[in-house]
Amino acid sequence: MQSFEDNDALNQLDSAAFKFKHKLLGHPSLSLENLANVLPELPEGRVEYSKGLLNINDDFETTFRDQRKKFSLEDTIENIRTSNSYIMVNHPDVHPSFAPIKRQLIEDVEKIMHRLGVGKEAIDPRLFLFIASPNSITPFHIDRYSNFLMQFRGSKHVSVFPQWDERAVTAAHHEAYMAYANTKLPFNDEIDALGTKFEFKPGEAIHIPFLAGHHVRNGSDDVSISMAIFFNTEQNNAWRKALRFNGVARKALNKVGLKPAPIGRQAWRDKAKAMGWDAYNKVRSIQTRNQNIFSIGLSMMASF
Ligand SMILES: O=C(O)CCC(=O)C(=O)O
Ligand SMILES: [Fe+2]
Repeated sequence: MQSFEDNDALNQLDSAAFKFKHKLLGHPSLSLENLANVLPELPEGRVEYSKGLLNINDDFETTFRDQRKKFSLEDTIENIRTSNSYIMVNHPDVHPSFAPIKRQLIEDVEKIMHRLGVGKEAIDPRLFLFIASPNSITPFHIDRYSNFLMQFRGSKHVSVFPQWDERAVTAAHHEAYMAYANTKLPFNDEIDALGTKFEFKPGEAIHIPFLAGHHVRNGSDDVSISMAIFFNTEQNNAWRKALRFNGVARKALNKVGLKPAPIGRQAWRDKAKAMGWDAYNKVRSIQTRNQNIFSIGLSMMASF
């Protein structure tokens, strides 16, 4: 592999969090100097930043929505050593200096996927950059992708939570996240105790499984630069649809005191629900009139 050091741990893709080594340390695209040149050239909306340290139980997605445009990017990069700032770049690979590194990462991801039989191609792969002041916090959140996070500069503490453990993130919260309805997750010390804690240094990478909760605290010694490759697999897409299916069913089942059976336990059931979601959407687009009847049928199926 060109970007990752191969290791048996990689076979735990989307079933457990693990740490391994990447080979991209020292890549010129990731130097703070190059980032300071490239970031201002990216199209608007790719670079999101916030000033002031975040709290571990902040709503990560709305924090960025709220803070957008309040601060100048140039000033933020210039002062990041001391300014308690946080920059997230969504899709820096639209800039030519990131295209080769992205291609190389996708090749490795696809080798792992192929080995595990979870699809041939990485679906919707995209890079993310996280550049943050010492002591910055990335609040507890989940992402709608599988993820390999790589560290380039500074140190971090990364906590990752078991993805289907309802004590960490409830099924209803997963469903709301998938529907972009509510991205605020409850968090407290009891939940925190469920996480696997990783000390993260330059040259290391961590796999964060699809939908696994996580939070990050930067070390106090230096600015932190990390890059992630986010991607989906056919299995993730089936889970995504099955969760949307359960989300619709949950509302109807609640009325009669029932709950949909959980996702992530039985592959056949998840697949059936994913197909149910496709069928639901087809009917919904043709005829909203029969939607209620269809919802009742769907809810009955969801409880099995
Ligand atoms: O490193 C960080 O600050 C955030 C990482 C993260 O949330 C991710 O890679 O999904
Ligand atoms: Fe994340």
